[in-house]
Amino acid sequence: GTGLVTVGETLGLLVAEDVGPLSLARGMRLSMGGAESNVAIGVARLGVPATWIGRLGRDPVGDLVERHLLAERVRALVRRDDAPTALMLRERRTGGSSHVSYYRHGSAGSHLCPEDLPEGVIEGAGVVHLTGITPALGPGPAATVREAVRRARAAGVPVSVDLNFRSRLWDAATAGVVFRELAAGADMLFAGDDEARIALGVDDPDAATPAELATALAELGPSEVVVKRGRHGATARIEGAVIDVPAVPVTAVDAVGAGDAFVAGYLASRLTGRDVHERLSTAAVTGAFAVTVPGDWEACPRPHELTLLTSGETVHR
Ligand code: KDG
Repeated sequence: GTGLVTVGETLGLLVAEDVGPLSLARGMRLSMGGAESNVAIGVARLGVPATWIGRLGRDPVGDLVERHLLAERVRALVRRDDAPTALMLRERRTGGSSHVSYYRHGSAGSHLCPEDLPEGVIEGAGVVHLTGITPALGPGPAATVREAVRRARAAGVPVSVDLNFRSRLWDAATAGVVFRELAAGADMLFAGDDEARIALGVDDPDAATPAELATALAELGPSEVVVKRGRHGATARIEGAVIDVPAVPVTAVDAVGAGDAFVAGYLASRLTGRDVHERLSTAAVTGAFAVTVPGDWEACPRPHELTLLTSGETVHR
């Protein structure tokens, strides 16, 4: 296989146009978000084939999601469901911080089930990418993730997992058990340092360095572990070696989506045969792009744009 295949829930996203309390918002911009489709778009922007599998409602937000995915050249294998497409509202409380409310209980995406994985698609992938959000959506989505891992492993397809802890969906103790199982099934594992501690059952933030967290996660099974540290860059443990990559400094407008863009950069470079250092430096650049624009995926770069953030020149003629 050559491309990325991912499965998860994509939601309509309403972002307040102005900074301030959402209760006073005068305008909301309608777009979409969802960790897995964000990664698929990021990969497709880099010119690597990407497929997203999921359920959408028979509603205009479902149409919007399909339309955006099509426009971004992501192959969408969608089942339409009688339940509505989920929504999330994002309040921009300050210039640099945001707050999300979900409207996703009983959504179309939460009805995802193993039968939604079409024959041969997982088996034909170059990488199968999953997140720790999907198992929190219900028993059907949890079984779907487990089945995707099982089928990928049986076919010799590398499995990538981003833990993506969402405290609105479940508590850390419940998530931790599932995160350990996901880590054990993964070849590539991405985690924030907080998520690494949840997976490892470590409470004290000072108990372990990022390199120690990455090493402990690697002991659960994955050969490539990347601890994402936001503005502090990332620490990877790949085939036994620890590698630090600095963040690319940018003015943050909307940090949501940076982790997904980072993963997209890493996986797209891996799928095109780049070495570990190049995967990590591309990831740092794609992650930085995502924070420069409101919205999760809109800012993801095309290959010729990768040097824009570091070139120092401001007018390109
Ligand atoms: O990583 C960004 C995602 O968190 C966002 O797009 C929404 O998938 C999402 C979720 O469930 O939080």
